[in-house]
Amino acid sequence: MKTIFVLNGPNLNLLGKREPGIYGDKTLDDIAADCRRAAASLGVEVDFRQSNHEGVLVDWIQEAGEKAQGVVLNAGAYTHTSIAIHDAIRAVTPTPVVEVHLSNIHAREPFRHVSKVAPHALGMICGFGPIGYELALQALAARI
Ligand code: CA2
Repeated sequence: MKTIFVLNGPNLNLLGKREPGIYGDKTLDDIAADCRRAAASLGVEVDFRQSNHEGVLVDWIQEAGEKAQGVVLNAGAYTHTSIAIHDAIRAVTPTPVVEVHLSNIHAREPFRHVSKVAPHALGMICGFGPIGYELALQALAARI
C-alpha cells in the first residue's frame, strides 16, 4: 500500500490545549485519527509524526524520500524560517509535498506570509483548520 508521511513541526503538540481561538479545540491525536480514517477511505496508509526539532523534521523528509510516496507537511513556525527544510523538500524531488496550515497564514502577521516550504511544494492548503490535512491527503492520493 502507498504510504504518506504526515509531518508536524514545533508546538503543534499543544493543539487543543492552548490558544483554541486560533487553532481550534482538536488535539493533534484527534487530527491523527481523522487522517487515518481519511487515508483508509482513500486506500493509502499514513505515518503521522510531530517534532519540535528542525533537524528531526529534515531527517523525516529525507526518510519520506526513500519510504513514502508523498508528504503532508505542517512545518509550523519553521515554515517561515527554515532553509534546511526548504533544501530537504527540494532534495526529495519528485516525492510530492503538500504544505498545510490550520490558520490562514496570509491573514496573520507579515512574517507568516512568507513560506520557505511553498517553492518546492506541490501545493498549499491553509485556513481550513484540521480539514486541511484531509484535503491534502486527498490531493496526494489523486496524484500518486
Ligand atoms: O496555522 C498553522 O498550522 C501554523 O503552521 C501553526 C504554527 C505557526 O507558527 C504557523 O505560522 C502557522 C504554530 C503552531 C503552534 O501551535 C500551537 C498550538 C496551541 C498553542 C500554541 C501553539
